[in-house]
Amino acid sequence: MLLLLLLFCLLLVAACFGCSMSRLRRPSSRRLLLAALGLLSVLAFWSSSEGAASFAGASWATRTLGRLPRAAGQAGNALPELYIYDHCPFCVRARIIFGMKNIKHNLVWMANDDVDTPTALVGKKISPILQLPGESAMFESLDIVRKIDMDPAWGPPLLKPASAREDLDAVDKRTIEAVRLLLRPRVIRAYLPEFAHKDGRTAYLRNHPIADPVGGEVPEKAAWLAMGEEKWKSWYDAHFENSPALLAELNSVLPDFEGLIHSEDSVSPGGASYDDIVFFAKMRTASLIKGLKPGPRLQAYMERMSDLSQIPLYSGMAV
Ligand SMILES: N[C@@H](CCC(=O)N[C@@H](CS)C(=O)NCC(=O)O)C(=O)O
Repeated sequence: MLLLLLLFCLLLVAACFGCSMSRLRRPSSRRLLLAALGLLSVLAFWSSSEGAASFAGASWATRTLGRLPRAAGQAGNALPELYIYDHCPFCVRARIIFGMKNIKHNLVWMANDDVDTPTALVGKKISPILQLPGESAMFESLDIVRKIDMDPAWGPPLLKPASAREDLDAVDKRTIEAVRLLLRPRVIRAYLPEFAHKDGRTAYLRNHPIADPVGGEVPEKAAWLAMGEEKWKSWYDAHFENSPALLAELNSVLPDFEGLIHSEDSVSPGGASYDDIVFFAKMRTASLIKGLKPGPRLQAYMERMSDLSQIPLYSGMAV
């Protein structure tokens, strides 16, 4: 498109000045005109060539000449793109750093049964995926966070290292099973983009075996696949119906987080750190659970982090 436009301009310039060319008596004027035409041709070729986006001067060309054609492997426009599922805590990790640094980006919510999009980007079905303009796509949430925090192109680093707090991990471990059993039946009931279509919900059921509501054992993958959709659903439904008991168990542990939260702004002393990336990501996903009763410190922390990261909590649409 850009090439065509430039060629058109080239022809127009040539047509306008072509007739006066013959009237240009001084050879220096002719040389000047020919040099200008030559420069335009070079710009047209440069801006259209494959891989121009990765060329060092591409950002100048982009600003001056408009959006360049996509280089191989480059998706979207000049903004970073994050390919995510909304419910995915690993995706929330990646989103936090963009929000905290106020970096404009495009969020791309993939359908949960979409294998082609992530595979084309990074070779397998996974989220989150970061596509920076002109660079290879990357996955692994904490690598994405590190890249965006450390690269001076996105401003000075914000995050302190993880403090590997055992106290936080210990309380977290006591909630993990109840959270899983409460969340899984809920994410596919909520109005989330990745589950807009039935195939997305079925893909989630297929890929997330859950404990037998009677025996408590999680089947092996092959046994789960053999059970089929009706049975998967009935097990998910059984856990959903068991919500009051699971909620009571979870809510009884939440007060133990109170003493572990340093302040609204950071879970650990010393300011925002990788502890917040991991902890807030989990809590944001957990906010989908209707009836969750965080203590006042945890609640204030979740709300403040939601503001700082620009990621809404689910509280208003909890299931
Ligand atoms: N270690 C990866 C884990 C990412 C991950 O497990 N993502 C899940 C979604 S929450 C996923 O893509 N699972 C494959 C699937 O849903 O098919 C990271 O931190 O980014």
